[in-house]
Amino acid sequence: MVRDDRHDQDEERAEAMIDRCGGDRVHLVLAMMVGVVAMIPGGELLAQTPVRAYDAPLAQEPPHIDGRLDDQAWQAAPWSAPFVDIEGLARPRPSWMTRMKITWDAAHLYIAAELEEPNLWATLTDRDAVIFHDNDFEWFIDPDGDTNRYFELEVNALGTVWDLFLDRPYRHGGKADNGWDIEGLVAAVFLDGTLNDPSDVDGGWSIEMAIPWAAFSDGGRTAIPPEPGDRWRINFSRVQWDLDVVDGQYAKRRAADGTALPEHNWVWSPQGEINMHIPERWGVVVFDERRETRDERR
Ligand SMILES: [Ca+2]
Ligand SMILES: [Ca+2]
Ligand SMILES: [Ca+2]
Ligand SMILES: [Ca+2]
Repeated sequence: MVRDDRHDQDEERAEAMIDRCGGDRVHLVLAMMVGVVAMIPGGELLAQTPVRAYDAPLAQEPPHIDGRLDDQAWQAAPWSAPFVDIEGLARPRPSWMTRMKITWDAAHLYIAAELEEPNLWATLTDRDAVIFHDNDFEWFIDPDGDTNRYFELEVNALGTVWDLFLDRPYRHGGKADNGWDIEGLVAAVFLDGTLNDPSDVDGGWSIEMAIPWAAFSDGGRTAIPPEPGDRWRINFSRVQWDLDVVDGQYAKRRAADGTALPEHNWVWSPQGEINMHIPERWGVVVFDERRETRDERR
């Protein structure tokens, strides 16, 4: 019963979040998509979990990509709902807050994220390394929403990037193409604390990136850049490992048999299972022609 009570509270919280996302148009999209999700086999955990939606304002001026989110363009863009467990609202709430913002102009898609983190930690420095072996932030973008031919990027607190293209989801035989590199990508990370130093308590990290629209030209029939009002299927994920301090250094927490504990997966639009590669369950981002969408969410 305790679980049911918490579930009801989560449902109310989710509905409040959706209300803040505002707009009859978005509500209609949500109603249609929740219906679709309910028909997907194995989506039991999603039954009470809404697909997220976000209205991305048109940037008045491009943000300066330095990892700090104090630009005017970000002030005009609302924060997303806080990330939740990948399996849905019935699972325990994440230990640390994660949220994102999106804005855009004729040249770029801009993505920002803020991650609370008391233990800033990153080790990987090679482009296209398997970044989720560190703590990371990830986005997944399917411009035309056909659930095939989509894009993924992962970044760690060192700013190391893994960008890849999938012709279809892994469960349908898809293969990752790491050779997809975003030409002209500008990405920066700001650390509120000290990296790989467990002697203090860090505040977190923030991420800012500018992605030229041409990066998505292989994603299907979608207009590049989008037309105002266009909707793209996008999701965001944060991979988080439990850490211990061993000899003054961070190390992944291990079970009694020596194996590393599984990672946490905290996401914007919950997937219903531990698998980000189900594009039909990603959120909906609307490219709005207004310069500010914050008011609509209140
Ligand atoms: Ca900035
Ligand atoms: Ca596609
Ligand atoms: Ca790549
Ligand atoms: Ca530190």
